[in-house]
Amino acid sequence: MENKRIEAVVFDLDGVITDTAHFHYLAWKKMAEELNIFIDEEFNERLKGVSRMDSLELILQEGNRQNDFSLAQKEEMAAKKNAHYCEFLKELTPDDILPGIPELIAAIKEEGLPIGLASVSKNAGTVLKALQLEEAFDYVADAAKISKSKPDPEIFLTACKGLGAEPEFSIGIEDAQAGIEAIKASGMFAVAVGRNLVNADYKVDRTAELQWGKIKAEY
Ligand code: B16
Ligand code: MG
Repeated sequence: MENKRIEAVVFDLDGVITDTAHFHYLAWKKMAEELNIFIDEEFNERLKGVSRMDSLELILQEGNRQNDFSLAQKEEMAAKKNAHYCEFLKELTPDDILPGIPELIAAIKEEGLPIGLASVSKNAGTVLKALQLEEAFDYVADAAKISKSKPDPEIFLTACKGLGAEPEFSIGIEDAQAGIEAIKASGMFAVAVGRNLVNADYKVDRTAELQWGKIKAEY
C-alpha cells in the first residue's frame, strides 16, 4: 500500500518546544497564593493548553471563590499572573529549546514540509523570539483570534488552514491531554509527549525521543 501523504506538521509550544509550561505553573501559583488558593503540579495538568481567563476560572473554582470577584477584578488577576510569567520569559534563551526539537524541525524541513505552531498563548511570539525560532515556523496561529481553548480543535484547524494543509493529512504534537483531544477532534494524527496521556496515535515520554523517522513509521 502506498504511504499516506503528509501535508504539514503542527507543534504545540509550551511543553513541546520549550518548558514554559513550568513558568505558567509558577506564575499561577504565585498569583493564587495571594488569594490563599494553593495549587500543585497535578492540578496544573488541567491548565495546560487552557487560555488565561479559563485557567483563572479553574483556579478560582479550586479555591471555591468562583463567585467572589467582578470581571474587572478577574482581569486584574490575569494581568498579574501574566506579569509574573513575563518576568520568567526574560530568562529564556535558545538553550531552553527542549532536546530533540531542533533535529526534528530540521528533518521535517529537509522533506520540504511546512511547519506550524498551535499555541493558545498570547505570549507565543515573545517565546519564539527569545528561542530564536521565529524563522522555523511557516505559520503561527494567532491566539488573539482564537475564541475556544484546547480541547476545542479551533487552534489546530486554524494552523492547518494557514499552512494550506488538510487536517486529515497533517500531524499535531502535544504535551497536554487537552491538546491531544484538540488534535484528534481536528482529524489530525496525534503525537503525545509525556506521561499519563491517552488517546494519542503515537506516544513518547520525552521530546528527546521524538524522531521524524519513527513518527512517519507510525503515521
Ligand atoms: P497566555 P499552549 C497555553 O499554551 C498554555 O499551555 C496554558 O497553560 C496557558 O494558560 C495558555 O497557553 C495561555 O497563555 O497566558 O500566555 O496567553 O500549550 O497552547 O502552547
Ligand atoms: Mg503544551
